[in-house]
Amino acid sequence: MPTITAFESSPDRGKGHARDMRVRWAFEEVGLAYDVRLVSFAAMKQPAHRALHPFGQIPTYEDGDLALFESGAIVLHIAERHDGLLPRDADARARAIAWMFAALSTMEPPIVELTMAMIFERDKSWYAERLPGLQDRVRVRLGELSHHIGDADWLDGAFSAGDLMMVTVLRRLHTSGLLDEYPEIAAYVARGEARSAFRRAFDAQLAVFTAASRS
Ligand code: GTB
Repeated sequence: MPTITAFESSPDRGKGHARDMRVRWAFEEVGLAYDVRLVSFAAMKQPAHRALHPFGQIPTYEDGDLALFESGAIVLHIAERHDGLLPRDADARARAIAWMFAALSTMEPPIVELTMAMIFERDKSWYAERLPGLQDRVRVRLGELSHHIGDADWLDGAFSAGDLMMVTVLRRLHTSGLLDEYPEIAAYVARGEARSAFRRAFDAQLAVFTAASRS
């Protein structure tokens, strides 16, 4: 059974924003059982963990002789080896993978910039001046994505790993208020979150937080 790593105690308090969530969701979509090894922030920086993840982060993936890091690479690996997340048609498969990259390299950077500022820079004197610029950069991408999605359910035909990745990236905007400005995107995220595989993955990561807060 593959084993992934996740936060022993996630700073998001079980909201499913840490990047193990997308890997858990991928496992659930393809119906593959997995184990989770919880790691502390200190343990992530130790040589044993860095042997799996050079940057000392979660998630990692281990299965037999294969060890992987980077959530995108892990989700792609799962999607390539199991039915359910990538179309069989070669061109459609390539497009779904392109959407995974779009989520990670076009959408995620400005979203992370904004949400990190909202968490870590809120008390800075220059926060109020910086915030609108960060929001506008995200708005540009949300507008473009909204135009692409229109009234479609998913990014390119049936639900794929591209949608899985995009929804996990967009979810980080829940507290920003920006999703409300783009009803098509808000509905798209809600569709992703309504999938039973998403719910199982979400509940599994929430159970870690709930157990940690009881002890
Ligand atoms: N590009 C890598 C990937 O996609 O796998 C990025 C991995 C990464 O950023 N991991 C984070 C980590 O291990 C956890 S997910 N951080 C510890 C460290 O770097 O020392 C990022 C994350 C953390 C917390 C919240 N949150 O509280 O809302 C959201 C996202």
